[in-house]
Amino acid sequence: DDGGGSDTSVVTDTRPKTKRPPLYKVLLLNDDYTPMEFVVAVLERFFGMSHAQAFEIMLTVHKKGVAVVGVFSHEIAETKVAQVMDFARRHQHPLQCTMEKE
Ligand code: NFA
Repeated sequence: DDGGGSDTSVVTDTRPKTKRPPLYKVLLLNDDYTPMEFVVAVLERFFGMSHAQAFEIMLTVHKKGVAVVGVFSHEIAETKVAQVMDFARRHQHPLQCTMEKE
């Protein structure tokens, strides 16, 4: 290597690299059975959306099949997915929520 020496070989000096933790998209998936108003309630309850915002995102999922409903740290994303899946299961709706690395 060559860290300032004037002699041989490959330069390997590094700059301090600050690495940030990855972010995860939380996705909501369309299905044919979950009521629209239930999806709106989920988005209001777990993602802090206004009714208008929630209705808009619900319609996007309904029409396009999937939408990103938020971007979070791994731990927060996991918690959101678990909360939505549990809430849907308790109400016997097949609504699916997943996460993927951004
Ligand atoms: N497609 C569902 C219906 O017509 C509504 C829905 C929207 C479900 C978004 C899941 C996600 N009742």
